[in-house]
Amino acid sequence: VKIDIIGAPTAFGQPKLGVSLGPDAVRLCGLKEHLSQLGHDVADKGNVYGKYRAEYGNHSERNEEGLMNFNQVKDFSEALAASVEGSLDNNRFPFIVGGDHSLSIGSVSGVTKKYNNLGVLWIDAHGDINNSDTSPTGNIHGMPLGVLLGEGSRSLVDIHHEGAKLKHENIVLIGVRDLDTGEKAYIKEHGIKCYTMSDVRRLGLDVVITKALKHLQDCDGIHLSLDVDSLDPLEIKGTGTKVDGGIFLSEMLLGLNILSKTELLVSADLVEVNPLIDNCNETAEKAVVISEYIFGQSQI
Ligand code: DIR
Ligand code: MN
Ligand code: MN
Ligand code: MN
Repeated sequence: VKIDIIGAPTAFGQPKLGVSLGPDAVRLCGLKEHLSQLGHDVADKGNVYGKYRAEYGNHSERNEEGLMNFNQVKDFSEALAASVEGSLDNNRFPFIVGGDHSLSIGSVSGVTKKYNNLGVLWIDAHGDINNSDTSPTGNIHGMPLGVLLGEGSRSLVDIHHEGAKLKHENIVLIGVRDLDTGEKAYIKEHGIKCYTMSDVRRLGLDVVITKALKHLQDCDGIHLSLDVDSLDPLEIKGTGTKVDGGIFLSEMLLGLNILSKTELLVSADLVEVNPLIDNCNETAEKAVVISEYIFGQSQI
């Protein structure tokens, strides 16, 4: 695979300092070198920046709908979408390393410019399917799927190209264990495919991913969006919104091994690595192992 690493050092979607350092923390653990060793042609395009400093959000500034850093998220998303689309134009696989999960508004909007029936695997402790009406926090990292489905403010929905980017039936949530009330209602109302953490425990992540791929088999491409808070806090400390009872690294690798075999995977995000709240840099180290498995590493 020809891989473009794209650093997306945004922190605008949530209030904690440090998640903008995620891309460099992962680079320092040898991301490019490890993927190259697997035989891939890997380029690092560096970090994407919009016109605002991405290091900190100003969390006293809410727009009229209560959203934090609205202009900053919109501006960053436009810049990231352009970079992602550019990689696809060059027949390269955009691998976006974050940064908080609001970055997926930009990454997916770049991918859907080329793939108009895109499927998304969203591996996360959270649903990230809030909008301005349902969000309890105003943090846009809890809303990317909502935005991509066309909910809420037009000016976020219309980023990069007009209108909703995803269809409800083309989304699969995996590892979910902390949904807000409005998110639960939205998922039920639209019949969104959702494998909760209980489902993962019962079936195993490998079986869940196999079922998810079956569900998305008629899509023209699949985007993986992997929030490291999907993993268990016993193993992953460096992320801003930890929830107990998550996926263990060993089962994540088993699941990704299944995923890496599909021809449909066209792009991926790895998000919410925050080295400032980590134990040394172990979350970034594990993020590199996860990345290797996304791109075909196996235990033998
Ligand atoms: C919560 C937290 N549902 C929110 N979301 C997080 O603010 O909307 N997503 N942490 O990763
Ligand atoms: Mn190694
Ligand atoms: Mn998330
Ligand atoms: Mn999350």
